[in-house]
Amino acid sequence: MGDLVQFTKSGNIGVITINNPPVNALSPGVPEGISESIDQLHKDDGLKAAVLIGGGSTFIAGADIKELAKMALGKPRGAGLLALLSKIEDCSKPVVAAIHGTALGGGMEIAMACHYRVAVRSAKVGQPEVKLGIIPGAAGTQRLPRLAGIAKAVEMCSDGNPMAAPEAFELGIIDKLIEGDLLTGALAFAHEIVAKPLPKTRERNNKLGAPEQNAPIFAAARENARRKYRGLIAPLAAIDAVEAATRMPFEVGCQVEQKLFADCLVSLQAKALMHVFFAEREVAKIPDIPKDASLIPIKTAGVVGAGTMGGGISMVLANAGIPVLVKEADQATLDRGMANIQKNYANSVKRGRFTEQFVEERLKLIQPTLSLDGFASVDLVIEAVFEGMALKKEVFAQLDKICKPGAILASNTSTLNIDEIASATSRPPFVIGTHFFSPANVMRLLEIVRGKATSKEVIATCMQLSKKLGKVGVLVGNCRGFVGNRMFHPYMRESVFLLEEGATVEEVDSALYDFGLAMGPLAVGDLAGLDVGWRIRKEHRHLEKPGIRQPFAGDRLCEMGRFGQKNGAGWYKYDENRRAVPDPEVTALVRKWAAEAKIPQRQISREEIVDRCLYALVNEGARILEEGYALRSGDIDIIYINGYGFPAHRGGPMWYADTVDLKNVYSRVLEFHKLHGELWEPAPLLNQLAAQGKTFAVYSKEQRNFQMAGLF
Ligand code: T1G
Ligand code: NAD
Repeated sequence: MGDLVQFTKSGNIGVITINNPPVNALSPGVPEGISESIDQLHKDDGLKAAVLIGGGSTFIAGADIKELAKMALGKPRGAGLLALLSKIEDCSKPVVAAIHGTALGGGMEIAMACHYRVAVRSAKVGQPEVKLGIIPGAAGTQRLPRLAGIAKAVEMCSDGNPMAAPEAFELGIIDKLIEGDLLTGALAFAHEIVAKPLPKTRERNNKLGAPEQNAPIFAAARENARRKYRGLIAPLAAIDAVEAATRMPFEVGCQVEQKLFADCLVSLQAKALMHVFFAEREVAKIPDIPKDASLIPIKTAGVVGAGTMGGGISMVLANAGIPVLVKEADQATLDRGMANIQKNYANSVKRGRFTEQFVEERLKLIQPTLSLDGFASVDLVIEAVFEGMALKKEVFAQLDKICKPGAILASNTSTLNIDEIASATSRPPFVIGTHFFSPANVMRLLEIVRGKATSKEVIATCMQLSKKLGKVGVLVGNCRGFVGNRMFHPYMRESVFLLEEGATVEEVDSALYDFGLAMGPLAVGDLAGLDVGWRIRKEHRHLEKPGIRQPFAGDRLCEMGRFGQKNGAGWYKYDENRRAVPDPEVTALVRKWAAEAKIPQRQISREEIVDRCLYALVNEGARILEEGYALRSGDIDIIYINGYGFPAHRGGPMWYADTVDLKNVYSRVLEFHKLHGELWEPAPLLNQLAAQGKTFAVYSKEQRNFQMAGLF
């Protein structure tokens, strides 16, 4: 049976224990081990029943995603789990699934094929396959509706979110909640049911409903999936599979599920989403920082500046239970900052995200102040004052004097050099960038910026803290714009160039929205404020290389006082609810300006719009990767998915380029280089990988000894 599954006895009850740490995935050997255990249970006359339980901290987290990813790339599929599940269900003695941690995917499917399910209250169950671009592949879409009813089964299979054990108990997915030790409770339960007839989930048809009851449920689910999971195929396939359960006998429903599962598994979306699953976990791995690096305990924090970002960051810290002092320059601004925090929390209560009690407790953790005195005892300070080097240095010099030795001093700067900020202190090893994205309490991304001197302990602490804050922390090097904004710059630039060459605002935005981005680039510009870039460009004009084309239409709009959403007009006009309305005046103005600048006008295809904007991202991403400002192409993907609304089902910009084939990307970039000049000079790494027939993903794997830029 190998080491993965153990079969032991407790009196006349067999105990099947899965031991495949860390999450008891169904890797090769596990299904076989369970199957052999069922044979033993069957053969041993002294045994009356069995308990199936996970060793360690969890039940079974599902199929081994590494194996699935191989199958997605063409490795032949094995027999699958279906036969094992029938074997469990057809066993002449009852099998009780005992659940703690999570029963997900194939784990949930095994539990449902058992005759009974018991769970501790903290356990969670679910069919998360859609998050990987696939659907349940071992009859989950057929057994779950038989236990939970159609509405909940459709929701669970198409949203993929786990359900807490108490709710699963209410619905009938779980037969008993166990208080105290799980195995003891499960054994007692097994004794209670040994003499009872064996319920088989596949034969339970009483919750399957009638067609006229089910029709509106499926219609609403499809409508929801199309809206919420725009462009994704798996949620709709999952709904089709559950619908099959209501219309066909169990075995035929299973065949429908198998076909849909197989189609999803080979899709580009599944490959991309599996890449995202692993890339999101990989970001935490920093080659030169051991997993068990010592950490600085963060029990209290301080935030300097209670503006847009400082307010949001304070909420993020308080939400994680960390008391935070927020310092502002004057009373009126401090009051305004606190009022914004309260308003944000009130909105979260209104939208049902937090309870009133939670918010009250969090607000108590946020202490407004006008002085830095209290900062002497905090473990971490995050600075979020205006973006200006002189001011940042002044603040850091003050903090250095006041804060205790060993306290981390972090800056939320989006563009400034962390090493220069650190030079204002006597403790550069304790200075780091923590670049939150706006709104800080909502956006999941946190770029953690490593300075030349930043200590490993400080980096490890911030990476760990990002998890505690509910963020995905990605370590980046210290270059202008870091990773995300450095790439964003050419992306936005191309979107404006396209307008100046003849595309309309709606054409540019809809091409990228339809590709899957959460918003088109011009709508993003309006949201962020066109004036932000305008001011920066005015300040840095003297640094521009003469003869290089610069986008100008956005700046002209600013000169007319059109700053975007904040004052009701930018690329679009905005109504009182901040809904965007196309503005023909903008098209006319851009045409006029383009004529004055003698830019030839042409019809621009959607394909070109997508290629110009996305390959601008990719070309810059390739430079970043080669220069070592990001550790892996997957890190860049995670940044774009979590900070910039890039569709996860495309895998992120670098993964997307890999799927297009870097040879094709390179030749398109060369074309743009010929037509549009220097700005499109191909990144050397793109050139190299295209010539070698390699991908960014493979390059990242091969760079085992990579070092981050600027450190050595
Ligand atoms: N397969 C392989 N590795 C897995 C894994 C899995 N299913 N789940 C987790 N890992 C690895 C993960 O990469 C990480 O590795 C370590 O375990 C800890 O994970 C037939 C088709 C279970 C809630 O989608 O949601 O079943 O980085 O950091 O925060 O229908 O992992 O340490 O090397 O995430 O405590 C369905 C996916 C599969 C569950 C634990 N199942 N996993 O969270 O730890 S499809 C899933 C999770 C399927 C059937 C089909 C979470 C977790 P490393 P972690 P965590
Ligand atoms: P903001 O103008 O909304 O807030 C800055 C606040 O700092 C103001 O309230 C100001 O009164 C306060 N302040 C200035 N000097 C101070 C001092 N000496 N002590 C205490 N408070 C002081 O700016 P913001 O948008 O919150 O940006 C803050 C930082 O975050 C900047 O470095 C910015 O580049 C960065 N950032 C902004 C965004 C964004 O989208 N707004 C996103 C990421 C990073």
